[in-house]
Amino acid sequence: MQGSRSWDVFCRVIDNFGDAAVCWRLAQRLVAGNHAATRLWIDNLTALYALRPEIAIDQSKQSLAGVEICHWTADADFGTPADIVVDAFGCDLPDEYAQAMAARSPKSLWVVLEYLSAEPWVASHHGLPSPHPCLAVDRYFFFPGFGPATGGLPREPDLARRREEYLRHPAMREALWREAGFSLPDREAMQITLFGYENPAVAELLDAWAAGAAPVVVAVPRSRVSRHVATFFGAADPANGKALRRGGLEARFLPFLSQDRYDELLWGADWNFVRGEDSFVRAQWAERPFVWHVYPQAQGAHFAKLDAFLDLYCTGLPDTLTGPLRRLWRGWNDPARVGSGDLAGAWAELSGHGPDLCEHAHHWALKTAAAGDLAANLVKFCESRLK
Ligand code: TRH
Repeated sequence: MQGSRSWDVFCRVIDNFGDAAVCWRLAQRLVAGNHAATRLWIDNLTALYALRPEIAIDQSKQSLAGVEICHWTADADFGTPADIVVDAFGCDLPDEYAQAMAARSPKSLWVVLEYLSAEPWVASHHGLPSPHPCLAVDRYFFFPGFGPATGGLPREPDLARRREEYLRHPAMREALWREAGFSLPDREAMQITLFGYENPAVAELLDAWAAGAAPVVVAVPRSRVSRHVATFFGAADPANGKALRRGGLEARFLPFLSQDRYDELLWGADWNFVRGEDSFVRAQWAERPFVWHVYPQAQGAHFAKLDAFLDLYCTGLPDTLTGPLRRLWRGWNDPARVGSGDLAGAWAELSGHGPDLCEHAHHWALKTAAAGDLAANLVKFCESRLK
């Protein structure tokens, strides 16, 4: 990547951490890969602080990793709009700022960064113009995605190297666990990470793990699912650093980790349960079997996203693994399936196939990464529109 355009990335945190996570990764990559002057306008510094504890939540402006982080408040002074403006997830740019984009010479380029979906319509909508109803400014849709006809996924160029280094050095793993208040799990235990939303299926899955022949250590960084895990053990929401046990299962309650530490947790696990958008992508780069808790939407619209992803992901997997993998993901996401036995049955069919599933996850990551890093693709796209 090269270029000297200035960038403003606007992020409104709707809920949780995904909006902040995606925008932060993008802003960081624009600076690191493109040496571009980049401001991240974000309305909720607390969400960003959870991911990057170095930031100060009471500062209206601060710099981290070369990104100027600006608190987007009602009375924020935006100054001159940047050459390229990213409106993340259609976050509704302030009127006066949008007018200044159109009044500027040359005009700013406006890009609406959309949510990630594997649905087939994404490729035909990626890059389409999105004319503004009243302002004379060029605006385009930019869709992340899983193929070369999409904007790709966020992926740092040194990710594979950092992952390999982490996996080669047990001391790094030990440090991660120690920081979280634990020693390294026993070698023979299956390691699972669990991040999700509230989920009535939790008890069924934990039951299967507790009753299994092999010991399981499940790492539960603090999230909306933590309380449900504790309830399974008959406990109230436990403190960070506490472990609860039943049968062969040990649940370890971790603090919410910084983004880099969370990546390490995913890399070192045998299975990862993730959610939303950004952890879903990180689990794919971890090259381990995983289960996605898709962000629930009205009228079950999220099931189309789930199925579309599985259609792509399961290509090349033998039927003997595709069937149980689909049942596992469905069982985890669909409250109507709770009590059907699907989850426990699917887990029993899959848990002995870790190496095959890892191999598949590795090929999937290679294929998916070939679509290029989202930030690099976005830079190219904008340069071609600005010519
Ligand atoms: O938090 P999420 O559910 O985020 C979202 C939001 O709900 C958002 O509104 C929606 O639009 C989007 O999903 C699709 O899940 P996500 O996207 O996985 O973001 C979580 C981030 O938190 C991700 O960057 C990983 C990070 N994380 C840590 O840094 N430390 C941790 O300990 C954990 C568990 C996660």
